Amino acid sequence: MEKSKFEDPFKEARQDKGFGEMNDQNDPVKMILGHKDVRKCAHNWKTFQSGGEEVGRIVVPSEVHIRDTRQIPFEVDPPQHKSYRDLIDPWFKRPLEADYQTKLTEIIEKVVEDALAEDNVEVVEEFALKLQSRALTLLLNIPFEASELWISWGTHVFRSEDTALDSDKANILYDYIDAQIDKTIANPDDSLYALLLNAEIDGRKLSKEEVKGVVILTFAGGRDTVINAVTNSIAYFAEHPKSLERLREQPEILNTAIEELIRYFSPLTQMGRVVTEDTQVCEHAIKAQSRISMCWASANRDERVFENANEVVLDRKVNPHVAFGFGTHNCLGATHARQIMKILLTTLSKKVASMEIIEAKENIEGLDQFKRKVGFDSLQVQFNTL
Ligand code: EMZ
Repeated sequence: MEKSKFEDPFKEARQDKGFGEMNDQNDPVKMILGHKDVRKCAHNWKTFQSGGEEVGRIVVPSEVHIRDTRQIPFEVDPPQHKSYRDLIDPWFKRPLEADYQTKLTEIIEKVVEDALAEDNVEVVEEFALKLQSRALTLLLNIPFEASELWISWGTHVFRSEDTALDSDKANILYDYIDAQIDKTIANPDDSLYALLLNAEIDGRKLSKEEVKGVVILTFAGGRDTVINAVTNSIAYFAEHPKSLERLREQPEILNTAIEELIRYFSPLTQMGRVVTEDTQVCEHAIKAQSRISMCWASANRDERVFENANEVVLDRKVNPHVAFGFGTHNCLGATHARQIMKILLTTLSKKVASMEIIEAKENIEGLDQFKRKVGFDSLQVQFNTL
């Protein structure tokens, strides 16, 4: 019963000082660890900026060397942020529509049925990556076949097996998106590309670069995060068959269970900000132009907020987790991600009797003094039919 355990590496630092420090490509980051401080910093967009000059600097590890395109609305601050967000929010709420959910159910049921038909499956590549890529065709509203190419790119669009950040790999995605934008200009359709190309904000059309910025975020932001959430859930239910049974018997706890799994896994460890003025966090001086990060993963294990923070409590009543961020920049893809989890868990509870982990290789994030398990590099699982 160990593979689905995700330890909290931040506890000591959170309790001692409230922050941690990590060097990232010689651009150090002060990691804010407590739940209250994380929310305070996320709220204070004037002092802790997303949209600074150096594109990619708020991501940890920093992406300044692998991209020039600003991700939108992720790397834009208020008040401009609102114009973009208002424009695309309704599109990213489409997963609430019945038709969308029917199509998503077809996609997820097929992945689960294929897994049941095999002796065993490598869940990261053969299950989660396929599921995520195929679901993304719905979010973009483009033909299902497009997912084949994305699946061939592997789990992370900016990283490869041996390099933390891989600019050659990133360029494949950028070139692809450029080509799709040009294709949509030539042949308008009902895709997210078309919506963005036709849209106006503040009385003007979006530039191609802005369209690209939204699409890159759509590809990158929900890729390894969703893959981890899906894979980790499989590991969890494989090792907790009673919990799977409970979902079958008590489907009314489904939404609560999803929030709890997302809190516990915290698929995105942290997100950075650039400090605009000399300030203080946790009684610690922070210099203008330096970086902080809000460590969602640590905040989500804060013992002052969550009772039995290191346990999965499927029916946890009060759960103010920050796994989807907090404040202005809360996750644009959260509706889609929650729907994926909901349909996945429903499908597992209906079709799968049990699952058995055959082999697991953990994916440990190296964050300088902290080492955090965020998911799996591979997870071989046998699925048994109900
Ligand atoms: C950025 C980020 C967004 C970044 C919600 O997070 O996700 C990361 O996986 C990407 O590398 O570019 O999109």
